[in-house]
Amino acid sequence: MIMKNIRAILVLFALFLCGMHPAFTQENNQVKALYEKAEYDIPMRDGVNLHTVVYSPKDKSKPYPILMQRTPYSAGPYGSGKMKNKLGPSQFLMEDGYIFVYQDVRGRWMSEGLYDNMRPTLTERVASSTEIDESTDTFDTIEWLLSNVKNHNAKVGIWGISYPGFYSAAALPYSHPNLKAVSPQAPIGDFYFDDFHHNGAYLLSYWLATTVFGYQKDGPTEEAWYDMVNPETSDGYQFFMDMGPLKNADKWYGEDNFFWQQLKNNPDYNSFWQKRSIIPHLKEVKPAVLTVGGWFDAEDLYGPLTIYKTIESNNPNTYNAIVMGPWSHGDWSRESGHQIISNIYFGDSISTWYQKNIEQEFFNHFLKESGEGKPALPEAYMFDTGKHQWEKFNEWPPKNSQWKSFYLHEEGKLSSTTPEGDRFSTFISDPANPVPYSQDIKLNFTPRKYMADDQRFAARRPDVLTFETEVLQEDMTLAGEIMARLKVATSQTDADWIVKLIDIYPGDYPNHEYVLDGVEMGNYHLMVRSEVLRGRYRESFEFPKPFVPDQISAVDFKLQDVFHTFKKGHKIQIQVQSTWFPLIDRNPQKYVENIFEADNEDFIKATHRVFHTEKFASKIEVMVLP
Ligand code: PG9
Repeated sequence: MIMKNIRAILVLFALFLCGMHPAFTQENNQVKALYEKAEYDIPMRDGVNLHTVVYSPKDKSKPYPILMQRTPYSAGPYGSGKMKNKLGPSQFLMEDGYIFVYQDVRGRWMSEGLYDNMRPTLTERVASSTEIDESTDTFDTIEWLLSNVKNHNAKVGIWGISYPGFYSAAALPYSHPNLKAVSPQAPIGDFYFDDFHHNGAYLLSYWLATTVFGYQKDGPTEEAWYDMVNPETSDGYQFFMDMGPLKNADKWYGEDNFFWQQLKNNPDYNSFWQKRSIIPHLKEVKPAVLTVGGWFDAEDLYGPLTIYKTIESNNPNTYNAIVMGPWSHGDWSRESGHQIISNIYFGDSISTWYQKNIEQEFFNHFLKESGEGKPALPEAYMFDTGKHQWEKFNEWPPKNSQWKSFYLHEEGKLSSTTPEGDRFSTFISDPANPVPYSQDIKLNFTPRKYMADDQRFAARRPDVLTFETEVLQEDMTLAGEIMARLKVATSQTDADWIVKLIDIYPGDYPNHEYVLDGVEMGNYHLMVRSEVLRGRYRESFEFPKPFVPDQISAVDFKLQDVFHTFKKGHKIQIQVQSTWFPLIDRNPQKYVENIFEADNEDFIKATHRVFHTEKFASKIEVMVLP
């Protein structure tokens, strides 16, 4: 029994870390006063029952919309005596009155069936077929709710943050006709670019999460069926250095951790990952969509931006909006008062403002009112992370943003002039001494708020190249996409390339009251955006290719969008490095077929070069608002 309690505590801690407020916490008296609870096992078209918890307003004087969430993190608490501590996306919607529905997805917790991570979406729908995916499970659930739950107004919405954000997006293919509003929030778009990998590099910082998604349960259960790995240290850097090659992780995960086996056996972007992406299925979208994300979301940033853009491109007549705020993963669902990421203070009550002025307007317009026309919202409500203010746009990226190139020059200069001469920058990349991704690396369920961390420490390492502009004489606003286009060579046959876009604050920038102890805001190196490309995938994510030693190669990759004003008096800096530990795993730098099977001796030093010549110019392309 003691082990069970320890396990439950570890699970709670893990879920809280990834922003999932487990439903087992203290009941909320307002929920008990306003809502009554019922639980159902809803049959899907293949006969599998999905456990579904329904909270209906006690006031039966008017009909209410249904607002549902499908989750792998438990629809609990289960049983008539216990209520959730929070219903729906915000207090505002709870007080407005909705029928809130929570469902354990197939194969999780109290639902029957087999679980599958990012279950592949069926490529066709055959009438009367019993083939299933997450969109058919959503369709069947909505159909059943409309027939069996009383006092609804026949309008249904779905929302969710992170994995529940994916399940919201997965409701869109062949959606139920009564599904009128969908809000994927920090949704996972594709596990090869969100969460577990970035551009082919494995996110070692997600290693603990493999526990939660790697085991099948025997049947419906209210108790966790997986044991959280307990590394007995919080020093993530040392733990993973001591672990050595990824193959040594096997001793923590058994053969029965099916997800760990899948991660190891599918290092490339093969059909296993391709068919688990929701992105190709965002066509013929009928419901209104409000996608929400955080500019500093370390878990799902590819998802919200790519889902919004894909819907926009495939469905010009669909109501499709996006909100990107100064948030890390899921911050907008909880009010912290002062919105602070690392040492950057963006303002107060930003999440509450969003909940009341954006999210509530979206759901009430499409679910409580006629739903005709558009809500009083812009298509893109975006927060400028440099000016610390919201801006409205009719589209994203803004039509008037213009591409501008910044070239990496010898001696660490960054400028819009093309390089001349025949120079390069060089550094030794040593997997035995990898560049830390932060100065505060804890061993968490998932990576935490590192994305606005001060990068001064990295700029001072010999294995990090830095390139910076002169002091800006006027504000410069980057609004949209970023492309890194490097010309590189390595003395070995494989390499990772990490590019970081940095806002260097003036040396006399004053401290604000929320700066962490010992941090000087003067000369702060704010990481505005960062991304990695595992070099073997420079030409194709599906078909890796080694480098030819000392041969110049093009390494081009996208960094996720930004909306950031570099203010007058600041400098723009680009950092280039080849290790980023333990955010991502170490590249042996000797090409091996599968890095998950690399041996100690495969990890070797390499001399890397970044070129600054007219023919082989390395540059960053950004979108600048005039
Ligand atoms: N995107 C987050 C996550 C996915 C998979 C594993 C661990 C975390 C989330 O759902 O919070």
